[in-house]
Amino acid sequence: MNQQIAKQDRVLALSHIGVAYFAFLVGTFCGLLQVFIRNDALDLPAWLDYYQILTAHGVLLALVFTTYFIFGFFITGMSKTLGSFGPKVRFVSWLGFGVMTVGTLLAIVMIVSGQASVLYTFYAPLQASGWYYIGLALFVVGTWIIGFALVGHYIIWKREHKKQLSPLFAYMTIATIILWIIACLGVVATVLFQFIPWAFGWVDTINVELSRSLFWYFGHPLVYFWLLPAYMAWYVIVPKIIGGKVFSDSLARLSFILFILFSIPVGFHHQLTEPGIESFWKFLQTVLTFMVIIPSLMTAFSLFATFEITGRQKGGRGLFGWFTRLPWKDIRFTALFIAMFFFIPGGAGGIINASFQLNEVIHNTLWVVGHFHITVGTPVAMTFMGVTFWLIPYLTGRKLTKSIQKLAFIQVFSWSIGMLLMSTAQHILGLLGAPRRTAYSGYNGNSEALKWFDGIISNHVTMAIGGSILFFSAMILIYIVFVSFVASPKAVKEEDFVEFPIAESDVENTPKFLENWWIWIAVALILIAIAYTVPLSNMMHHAPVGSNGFKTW
Ligand code: HEM
Ligand SMILES: [Cu+2]
Repeated sequence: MNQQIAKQDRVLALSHIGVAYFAFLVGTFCGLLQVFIRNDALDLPAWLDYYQILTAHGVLLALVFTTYFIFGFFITGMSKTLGSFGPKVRFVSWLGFGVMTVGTLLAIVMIVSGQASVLYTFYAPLQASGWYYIGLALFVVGTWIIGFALVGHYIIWKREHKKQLSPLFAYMTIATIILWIIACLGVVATVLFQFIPWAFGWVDTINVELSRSLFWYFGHPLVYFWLLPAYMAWYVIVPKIIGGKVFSDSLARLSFILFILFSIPVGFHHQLTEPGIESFWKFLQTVLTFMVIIPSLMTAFSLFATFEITGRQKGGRGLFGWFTRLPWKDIRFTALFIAMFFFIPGGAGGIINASFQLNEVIHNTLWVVGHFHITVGTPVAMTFMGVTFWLIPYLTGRKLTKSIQKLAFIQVFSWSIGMLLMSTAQHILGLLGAPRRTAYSGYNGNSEALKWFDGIISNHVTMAIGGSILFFSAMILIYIVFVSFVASPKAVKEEDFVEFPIAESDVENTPKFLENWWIWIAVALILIAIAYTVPLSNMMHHAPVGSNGFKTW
């Protein structure tokens, strides 16, 4: 029997998903403009500039779309696996949603009115209006409030189920929230104590190096805040869709713990080319960066183990016969499988980015843009798309019709093709030296710069073609979202209801200490202290003169 969660929880989740897709709509439109501007095929009117659009693109897609979607997914899954929210949890969740949305709107208004073209990384000494930073701060505080609501719901469940391990979905949600809260400490510190006083003119200068380091203390785990919910779908939802079980409950939980431990004390790998940080600390953080390979390979191993075991149970023979038994015609599976597949070149590129000498070659080039479009823009975003296809109908009680499923295949395939073209072009252009974040791509006819326009794949035109296909795909998705929200026929018969697929997970053999969060929080904080205390205190005590604010637009 498939049960829908309580109506009020559904409304809460749908509100988050609605905002997510509104951001997606505007954000991908900005992306379309960007590829044409870089290709010199489009000039913007005087009142709009490239960096304004690029800021909107980064904020709307990387921050707003992802975060709202993730919370919509968490709310649904927590209500499904732990039972309906009580009135308090519900109230606090709405409060968080409200604060987050006020913050988002404030930040967007500042971007649109041209007072915050500082890109989503808001590097000092670029200086936006102080209200932009207040918007960002409210946004983060809002996520914390919802996070606390979900943790509260979990604590209530734990009290009623003493000595029991929580369901895997809830466990992973709590792990992700713990990671998020620890990570945000960095961005909150720099925004509250550095950016806001400086932007409002209460102090004249800012310590640039410190602000960047605190930003990346947050910026790297931010990536894992996007990725872990995608991993949740891979670990918990995919096995159910293919008719199997979670490969190993303890392995899944352990890998999430390792992600918490190894994704925070590593921010310096974004600052390898920056002076002011001793090479020893860069080295240490790079070593810790590579540790993340352990839980990543654990994840890959256990997913393929589930695929193989299930495929063989369904009669697949020989070395790879099981592969053909997977439900390729089921978009809920295929979308997620392709998403995982993109993570292979994404992970390989990440190893390159994190390596000292290779980073020297690709730092601040279009390579990096190619990299995050095949990590966040595809494995994460496409997993969210694959989840969206059933999650919205599940929440609205509407049917997932045959024609929508067909359209969903077209959407996923066009996104893959667009991304392959765009991101391959970006990777190669980056190797040739094309900078990222620039509207000015011709460089007065410089011969090196002109080469960026005449390769086959290594070409700004290829990038624009890929970007256009992506935008086309995004519009199909918006159509699917719209239809599943309001237009598909309501499910009446039992078999028409769309399910929330959650695989069976064998908790029996899982050691209890994996759910003793205090141990893991303590270990995480110790690692962070080792990696950051000395270099951050050096930055404060031996700081050069601070910088005034600059407005380059
Ligand atoms: C229609 C789909 C998309 C297109 C055409 C597109 C295009 C682009 C282009 C051309 C740039 C580089 C601009 C430059 O460096 O000058 C860019 C940057 C970026 N994109 Fe996308 N993108 C799309 C979807 C996405 C998605 C789904 C995400 C994340 C969920 C994303 C996240 C980002 C981020 C974070 C940046 C960096 C912004 C910055 O440098 O400040 N994009 N995009
Ligand atoms: Cu990183």
